[in-house]
Amino acid sequence: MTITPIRTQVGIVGAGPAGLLLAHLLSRQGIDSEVIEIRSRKVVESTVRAGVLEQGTVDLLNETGVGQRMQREGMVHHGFELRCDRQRHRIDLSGLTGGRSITVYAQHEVIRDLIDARLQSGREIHFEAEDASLHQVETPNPIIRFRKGEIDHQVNCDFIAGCDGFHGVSRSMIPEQKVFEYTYPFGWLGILAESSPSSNELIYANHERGFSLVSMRSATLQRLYLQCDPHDPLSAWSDQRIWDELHQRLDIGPDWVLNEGPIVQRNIVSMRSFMVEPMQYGRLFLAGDAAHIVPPTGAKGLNLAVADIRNLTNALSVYYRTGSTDRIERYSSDCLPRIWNTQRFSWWMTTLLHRFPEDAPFRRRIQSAEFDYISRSVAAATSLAENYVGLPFSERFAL
Ligand code: RFL
Ligand code: PHB
Repeated sequence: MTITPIRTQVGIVGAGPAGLLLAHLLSRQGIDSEVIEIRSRKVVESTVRAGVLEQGTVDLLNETGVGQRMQREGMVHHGFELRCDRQRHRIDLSGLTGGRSITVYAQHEVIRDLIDARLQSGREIHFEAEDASLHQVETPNPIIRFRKGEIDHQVNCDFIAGCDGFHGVSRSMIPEQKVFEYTYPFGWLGILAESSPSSNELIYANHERGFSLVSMRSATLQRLYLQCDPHDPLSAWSDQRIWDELHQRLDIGPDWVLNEGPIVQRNIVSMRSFMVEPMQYGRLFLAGDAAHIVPPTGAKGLNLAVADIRNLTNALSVYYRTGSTDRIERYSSDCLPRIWNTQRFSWWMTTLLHRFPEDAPFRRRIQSAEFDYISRSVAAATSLAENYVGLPFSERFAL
């Protein structure tokens, strides 16, 4: 058996937003990396997931030279709408947060831009890398092994970044980990429909039949979600049933119309809040979904991955510039406060908007009261808005 050794400074497992952004930011600091990804480039570039980028994420992509296409094709939103019991209330994001906004730009477009940047800089990505395994992560010389085709590879590095998402292999390498987890009793059915957006801004709707969300991808493509049973087979959701449910859950009378169109993609995802502590062990650092999952209601998962990567880039850059290990030792404890606050916000938005089967009548009254409070109180609306656009970064996240 031949093993082809590769030497680098940082070995990165996973070419999702976390892994690709880390490779990009490190290269700007002159730090070399190797990226190992189990899926093909085609699949990575076409998987439909997130859509909402916080202002801080947008600023970072622009400042580091990968924001040109996002500036052309992304849609800047200054507010969104909440619906409850056929009432509507607009959250004026920019008015409530001193001019901040969010940008609707699909996750796979961010990924395409980052892959292009990597390849244009002359560096490769090891797509379709099978059986990745991590070794001697507690030593200063950790190793990643993987197989591609018939060839076994070994990456010898100084550090490993576990950016391999929730189902990856990195997290299990942390020996004494505390796991915090909550699984919601529902999932989301997401569709892409070929029709023009039914609204200029996103609509989050609470209805007694369950939650729904109106989002978009372009002037001709809508992204829509429905709360559903996470165990439903996709076959339980015919086009007719999807549109019927959306019409009922979003109905506010004749002032607003839901645009229908051919459904070109659909999938069901389960919803969980998940957290592992600590996010590091020896020379291994977890980032993004590998360490934490938030339910998608607050649109935070990708943005949180970006926050981890800012911090990890800074910690590694300090190490390579000065030899000091202070920042890398504090990586996990520096990340956790922001992550827990985002867990709190995502859980709060999820409980505000979904139907929970077990205590439906009581919870619905509380949800209506909360909607009423947000509609009347600038303080309550501001709290929602500042979390939604993304709280400012502390100095340790500054690049
Ligand atoms: P990813 O994106 O899962 O990438 C991990 C990568 O690692 C690869 N991998 C491996 N590679 C090598 N060897 C192995 N053994 C490997 N195992 C896995 C995988 O193939 C993959 O390419 O994690 P990352 O980079 O941490 O990024 C996290 C985000 O993808 C995620 O948090 C967001 O999609 C969450 N999310 C949203 N986040 C937002 O910020 N705004 C949103 O609007 C938003 N909407 C959403 C969402 C997630 C959703 N789903 C699917 C749950 C909407 C939905 C419906
Ligand atoms: C999306 O457009 O995919 C999207 C928007 C808002 C969310 C989640 C997903 O909260």
